[in-house]
Amino acid sequence: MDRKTIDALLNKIDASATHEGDARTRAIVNRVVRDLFYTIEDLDVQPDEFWAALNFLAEAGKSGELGLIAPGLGFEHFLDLRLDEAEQKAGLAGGTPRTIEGPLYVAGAPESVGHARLDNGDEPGETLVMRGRVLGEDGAPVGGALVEVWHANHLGNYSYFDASQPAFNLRRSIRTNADGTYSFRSVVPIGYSVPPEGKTKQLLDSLGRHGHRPAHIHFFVSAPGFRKLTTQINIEGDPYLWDDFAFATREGLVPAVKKEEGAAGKPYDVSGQFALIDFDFTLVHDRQGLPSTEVERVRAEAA
Ligand code: MBD
Ligand code: FE
Repeated sequence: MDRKTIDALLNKIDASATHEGDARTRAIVNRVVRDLFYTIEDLDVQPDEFWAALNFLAEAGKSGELGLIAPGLGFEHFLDLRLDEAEQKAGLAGGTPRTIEGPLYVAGAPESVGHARLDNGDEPGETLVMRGRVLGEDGAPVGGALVEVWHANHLGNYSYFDASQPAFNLRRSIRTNADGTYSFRSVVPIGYSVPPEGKTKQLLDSLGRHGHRPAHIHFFVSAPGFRKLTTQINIEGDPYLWDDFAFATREGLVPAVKKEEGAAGKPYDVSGQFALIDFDFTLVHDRQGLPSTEVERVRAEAA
């Protein structure tokens, strides 16, 4: 079928509207349907393929994995790159690079000032201390900033989604001290892999791709007057460091992991060997006319 015939059908469909509806939704849906009609035509998609795709999406939705398929197909990283571009065009620079939130944040984690311990004391794995400051792009410390941190355990699993872990295990919210400093004690995470029996895995298999992420730690960093930062740091040396199925690794987000022991652990109540990461977060001041980085999406919330 030629484009003209397809366009005539699309026009007929849109013209069947009897009231305005929501103009933005209408524009987006019309565009997506047009692109899909063209795809079906150009790739000669057969009816059984169309229904298989529809059924796949239905099953993926039922299983709760659409939030995993989005980063896996690169959508979440693409949204980051578009925010980067908007900021660059506005002349905003100097902040810590953003990278994707992913689907595993849980709101409501315990809050403390200055320091937190993320594990409950019987977590297997290597002890980790991470510390640093929250700064403005001018280098001035930001006291009272909120550092929300969450990461996987030694098996690559996240509390809440993994019911075997205590509530808010490896999830905390830390207010920076007046001098902008924060620190936390935890256990070095390992990389996440998509559920082996899930719809994401099925899709990645058929694309000839893997579903692994390098070991990483997630952050939201926010403070009044600054753009909210959504980012992650990666643990150096991970075999998937630059081969993330979600494309989230970025230059500037792979700090050195130092091996420490003895007196160095004293301030964090750590005895023996531990891994130490020093990392400062740099926020940029809020500015009118830029797309918000306070992204609205449905998130888990626990009490
Ligand atoms: C994760 O831990 C994650 O960060 C992303 C983006 C996707 C799946 C699991
Ligand atoms: Fe993650």
